[in-house]
Amino acid sequence: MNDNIKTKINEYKEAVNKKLDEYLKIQYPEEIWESMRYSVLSGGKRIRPVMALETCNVLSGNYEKALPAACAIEMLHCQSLIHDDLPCMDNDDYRRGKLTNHKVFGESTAVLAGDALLSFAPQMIIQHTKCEDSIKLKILEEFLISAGAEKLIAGQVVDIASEGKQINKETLDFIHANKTGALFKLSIRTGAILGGAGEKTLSALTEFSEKLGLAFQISDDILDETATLDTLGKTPHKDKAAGKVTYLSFYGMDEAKKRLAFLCENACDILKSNNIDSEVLRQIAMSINERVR
Ligand code: GRG
Repeated sequence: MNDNIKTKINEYKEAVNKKLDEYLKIQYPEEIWESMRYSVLSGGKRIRPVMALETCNVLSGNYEKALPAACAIEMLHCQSLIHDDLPCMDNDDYRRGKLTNHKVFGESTAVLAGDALLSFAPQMIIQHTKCEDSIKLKILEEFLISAGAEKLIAGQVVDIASEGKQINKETLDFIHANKTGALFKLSIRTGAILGGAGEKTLSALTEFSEKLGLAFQISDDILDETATLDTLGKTPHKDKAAGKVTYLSFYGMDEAKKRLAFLCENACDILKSNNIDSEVLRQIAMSINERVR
């Protein structure tokens, strides 16, 4: 990734971190806000909010308009991580190189912190997004659908139900399109809608986000197998231990890497053939491929 793009991405990340810190100010009862802040302000690549801000910026020349929604998406992502790490789900002690929320605050507070983030996030969109009401309603609808039983939760339910079973490719695709893909799609579409995208651009960006979401999951599956606790920030080799079918176990390492590279190239082609002139999105796509090389 070249230096100009790194600087631009850092500018987005700093804007997101500053706003998240501002939104999540400590109130009474302090413990719940501390627990929410612990997970949200604990690092993370911020790839989802960065994509939302860049998409809005490339279409409208302004990213500030998308900041509340970008922060809301990051809060939703953090909520899903807190709950995913619980003993009743994926049961992990580490996330982003730190102890997981329930290890620090206890299970009941961790459950409540996730719940609180889930409702605080759309509250931030409503209270802080400066746009026409019809647009606000549209991005809120997309946010709520993505967070719910039709998307994120559906992916998680089928993922849990599939542990230790031999699932087919359709089920594997369903899990990942919903568990990981839904928030990639939400991020790009939210930025696009706030940036005033027309139908054709919105549909091209949606297709771009689908390729990217799947590519990211393949890279995540590969890293679960090849990375260490230090580089991954969470416990590695969990998929195999849980008897999960992943892109890696389904296709093998070579084919999984080939598919990953193909998806990322494909995603870049979509940008090019639709004249979406975003070097940031292009380089994010390339960097997803490079994560595992
Ligand atoms: C929405 C109510 C509600 C529940 C959520 C727990 C759950 C249901 C879903 C789990 C979703 C999940 C954990 C998917 C994994 C997605 C994924 C690849 C996470 C890692 O993302 P990174 O690498 O993480 O972007 P950082 O730490 O960089 O933000």
